[in-house]
Amino acid sequence: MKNNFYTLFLLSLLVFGVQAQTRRTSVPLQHGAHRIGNRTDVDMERWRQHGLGQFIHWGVYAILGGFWEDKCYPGAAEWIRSWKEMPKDAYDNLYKQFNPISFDAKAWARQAKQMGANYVIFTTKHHDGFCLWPSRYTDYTIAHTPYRKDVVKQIVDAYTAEGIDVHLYFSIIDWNHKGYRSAVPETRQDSIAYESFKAFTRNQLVELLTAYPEIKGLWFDGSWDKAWINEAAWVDALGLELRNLHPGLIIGSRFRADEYGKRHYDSNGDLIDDYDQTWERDLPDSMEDLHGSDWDCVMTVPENQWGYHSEWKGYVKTSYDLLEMMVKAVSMNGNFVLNFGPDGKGNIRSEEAKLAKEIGDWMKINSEAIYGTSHSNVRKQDWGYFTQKGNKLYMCVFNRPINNLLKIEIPKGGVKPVKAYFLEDNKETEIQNAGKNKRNSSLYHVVIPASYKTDHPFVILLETKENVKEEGEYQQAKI
Ligand code: FHN
Repeated sequence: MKNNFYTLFLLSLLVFGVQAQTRRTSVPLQHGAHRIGNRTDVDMERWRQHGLGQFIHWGVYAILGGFWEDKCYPGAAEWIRSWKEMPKDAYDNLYKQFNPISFDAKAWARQAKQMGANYVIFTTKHHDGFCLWPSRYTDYTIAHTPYRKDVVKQIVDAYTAEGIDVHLYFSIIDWNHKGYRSAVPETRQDSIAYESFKAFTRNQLVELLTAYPEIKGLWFDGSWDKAWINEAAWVDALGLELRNLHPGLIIGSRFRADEYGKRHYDSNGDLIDDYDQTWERDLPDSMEDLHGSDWDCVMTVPENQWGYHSEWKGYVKTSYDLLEMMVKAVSMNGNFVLNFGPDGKGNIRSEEAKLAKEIGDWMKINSEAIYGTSHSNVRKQDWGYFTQKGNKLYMCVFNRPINNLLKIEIPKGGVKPVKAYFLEDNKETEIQNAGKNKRNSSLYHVVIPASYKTDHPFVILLETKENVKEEGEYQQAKI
């Protein structure tokens, strides 16, 4: 009896203990997540398979390239207006000089395609408020520059023609609009001003979706102000309006907060909107960090420069670094988005062109390991990363072991490897049975021939007898 009671107690601890760990709190929310778990529709499935994207930060800040009167702004170039050394008037009149005569949207799109990007996120308007499309709600647009032509349209057309999906970046912060406030309005005057800003923001978003119906998503930014967070109900309604206007529209977690001011994940811990947008210049350490959500990682080439800065300081990432980040992101079910900051004339800088070429060369051989693949439940090893699709396990090798043996651990009852070959030349390579470990997992070695020489990360495709179970515990945890 005592024993039975003890077993029951243990069982309930186990059941309720585990539940307590995974159970959400349940705060009644009207403006939190409107869905539990990831979207399953075709548009989102397409987004999920992208693997690699391009980010482009372009605007009038590119004219300055991080310099004002020979003084170098140490911050991110697109923030130069906020620098105390930068006269606001001078900045706000820069657009009168914006004439990017070298801009060639088709060439940019071709280069992105060659790099292997499946989508682009393009800055329609950054925090300075300058619009690269001829918005009818402000004069601070491309239409009033010497260049005059609609840049957003050229980007949408050129990238769409290359088969690259377009997502439009839109900053909620708008330093140019008179009604913009960062703090919650306290006076009647501020409230009236902020209402005009809200209407303006809504109008611009409707305008973008109407003018460029081909786009797939809106990538919001600058939504951290208290004033915007305080508008949870209104922003939520706006989101619904935008989704109704543009079925399939993809919006990340930076757009709105819940009614308690919680951003990205609501007060119940559920993801707000379609994917987690918190991974900026940073990658998760483990799947637990991701809560089973769709996510993207946006990455700069130097430490923290998005717009064009003529002097990149500090460490500048190499294609090797960026490829490893991309593979790591994809191996954890994320998309990797690499930023480009063209100059004021519309040239992609040579360092970025070189990276695009190097990444593209690698992708030409190995993109099968990136597109449409996902996280593998096969335990990660120090030599690199696994991605998987059905019965295909892609071994993406970044740290070649000195003994040339790539260890693989298949848990008890797991799939059996049958064939391994290099993606670059389809050359088969040996799989050795390496016994079992203490966990009773089957160990294998995939052998890299000693004669194999390379200065690049490489991929070996390991085919297994049956499909590797794709649904990971982390996906299931969300449902
Ligand atoms: O302030 C911006 C920054 O300039 C850049 O646009 C990045 C891109 O994700 N977003 C903001 C910082 O989070």
